[in-house]
Amino acid sequence: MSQPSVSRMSTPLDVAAIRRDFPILERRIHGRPLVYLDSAASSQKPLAVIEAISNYYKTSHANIHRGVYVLSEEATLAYEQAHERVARFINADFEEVIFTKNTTEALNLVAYAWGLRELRPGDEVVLSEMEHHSNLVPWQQIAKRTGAQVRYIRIDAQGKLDLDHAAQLIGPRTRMVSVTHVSNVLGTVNPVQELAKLAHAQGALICVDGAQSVPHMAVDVRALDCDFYAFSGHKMLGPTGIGVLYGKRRLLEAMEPFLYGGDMISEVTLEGARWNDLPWKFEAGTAPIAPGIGLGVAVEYLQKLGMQAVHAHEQALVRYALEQMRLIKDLEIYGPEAEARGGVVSFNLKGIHPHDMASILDQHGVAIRGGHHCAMPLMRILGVNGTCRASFYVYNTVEEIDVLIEAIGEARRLLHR
Ligand code: C6P
Repeated sequence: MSQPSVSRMSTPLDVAAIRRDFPILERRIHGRPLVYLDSAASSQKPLAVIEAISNYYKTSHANIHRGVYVLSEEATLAYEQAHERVARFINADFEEVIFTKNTTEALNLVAYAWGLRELRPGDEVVLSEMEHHSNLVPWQQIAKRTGAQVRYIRIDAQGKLDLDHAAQLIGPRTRMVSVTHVSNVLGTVNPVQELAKLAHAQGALICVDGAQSVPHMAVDVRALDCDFYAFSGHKMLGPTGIGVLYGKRRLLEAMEPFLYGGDMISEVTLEGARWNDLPWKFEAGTAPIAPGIGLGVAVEYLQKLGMQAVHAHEQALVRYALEQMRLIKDLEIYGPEAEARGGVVSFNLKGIHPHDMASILDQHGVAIRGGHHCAMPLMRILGVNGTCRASFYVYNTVEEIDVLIEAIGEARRLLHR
């Protein structure tokens, strides 16, 4: 069978050069070269990020916003510059970018600080059937406590949102539409801008889970006109322990804090407290300084590659992967055509549990995720307990997809006898 090679696959990225920046890719697993296809769970880190964190601890660590000595001032500056860089990356203002622990915490911040105060019995929160638990469970809990109802936009047979259903659901009772930009299971890219229009036309807000979009495509929160937008550093070449919540300034100003304590106040008396300016009002306690600095460097790395190029590269990989996977007998593939998705492919080999498949692939050095991907309601809709999922990023090659395809073929022979 003739297969396109990397050189025949048109990609704007110099993947060989990129791979040299990621020391972990030199590892061998069970005697084979590591083929890391689980970046949707967490991406690998380039040396620039690893060294920035290490250098920070070696030369400039101190607590921020507290000391008037050189080390504290250096640490404060570096942490604030990271905010500035992240804000520019998504076309937001500095005051609108809050560092959190991860996407999950960012979404909980919106649910608690906005939802708990604003929602009333009879109000509706509109989610979709493809949400990650992080954008589902907090709203379910806040709805229980406020008497609000949660409604779900259906997905169609291709794994896309049913926009007619969305238009029906989003009505005068809707106060919040909270949806994922890109599904971590199906890869579907949702029309966030259209959903924002539908929400705003009814006087509702829109919150977007950007965990699987910001790492992989250019995101402009103003152009999308979303009110809140959440994402995680560890999925975009940055360290764990750092996430981001963007919020429109006027909304953040009107909201009460989520967590209380040090750094988020401007004045405290025995009777009460007043809040710090944005974004610090929402960053209580000692900040994730090193992870924040690491995220700033990760963003710089992505900016150098160019987000259009990152997206084009992943599109090329996913197109190739889908083409090849469709040739494998008994393989069910979930989600829409390549053009409508990010670099994620979920699949199941008939009769084979995803964990068994993931274990066999591991023997080939191939790291994929098998399971429910923290989207149990979606699994139920797909009629499965779980799926296998391969996900791609800037350091992946066509050759690695060939290894994946080969390994799936071998698993099929082994397990189907
Ligand atoms: N999905 C995956 O393997 P955290 O864990 O807070 O960094 O991100 C949560 C999250 C929220 N929304 C979406 C769409 C996500 O994909 C994730 C994380 C990982 O798919 C881990 S479950």
